[in-house]
Amino acid sequence: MAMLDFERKYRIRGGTLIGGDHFDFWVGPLYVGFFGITTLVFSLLGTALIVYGAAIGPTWNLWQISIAPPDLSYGLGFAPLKHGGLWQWITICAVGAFVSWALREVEICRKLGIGYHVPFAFSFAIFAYVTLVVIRPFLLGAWGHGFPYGIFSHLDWVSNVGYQYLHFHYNPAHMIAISFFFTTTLALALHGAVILSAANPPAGEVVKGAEHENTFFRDIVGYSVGALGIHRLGLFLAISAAFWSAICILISGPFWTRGWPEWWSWWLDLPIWR
Ligand code: UQ2
Repeated sequence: MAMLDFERKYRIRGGTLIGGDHFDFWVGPLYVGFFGITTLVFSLLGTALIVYGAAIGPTWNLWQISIAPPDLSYGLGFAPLKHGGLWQWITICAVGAFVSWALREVEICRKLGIGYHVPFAFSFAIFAYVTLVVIRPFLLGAWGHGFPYGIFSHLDWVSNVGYQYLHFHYNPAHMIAISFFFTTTLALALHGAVILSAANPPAGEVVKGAEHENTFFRDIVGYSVGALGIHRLGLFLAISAAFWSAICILISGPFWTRGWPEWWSWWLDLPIWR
């Protein structure tokens, strides 16, 4: 693969967290590092375990393949491979691969002398996944509370757990998460649209910049958050969406066991109505 001219300039030694110079090299365009190797090992092992789980399962129908967590009766112990143990090792591989990937991002940031914003943002996605398959099952006392690894089976899990709390949309943290997801799409749509509208004019027309972008938003809503500001806002909105998603499932069970509609009785019970 051709190396872009700026790439060589930024292929700098150092910045590693572990392993010193030993893994400080590139393969083609990709930085390796200690965490590149751990990412690869966890990914390959995890994928092999998923394929093995599929092979001993009842179907090769892609939609129906599923690797389930252990029965609740195994509690927080290890289960036999064919009875949820595969799910447990796949989960360990997944967390290992995701964390390795984040730490490889950190090493690259250190090399380049840029901020840790990318691994910081990715850590919220990891947190949401770990909440589902580690933290919440741990707090509930059984790995069996994790979700199954399958396309339709995980959708069924989400539906079942939702109905377990009668109407999950009454979960206040779920409401906040959804609002952040929607606002993220609004912000990205506005941003993508305004950049393309200004920077990609029809052939023969001059490219426009910040002044036009700012003026558009000042004309339409009386305010422009600015070129740097929209990226800060986008990062905040996206991170908040992942964070409140994690919170909304974390509190369901460990901190609230009844239906979510009932949670709102604090409002009806306010003394001002009496
Ligand atoms: C902006 C700006 C950008 C942008 C966008 C805005 C020049 C090129 C999209 C407009 C954003 C505003 C007004 C905030 C909207 C608030 C929410 C919560 C969606 O001003 O600066 O940079 O891309």
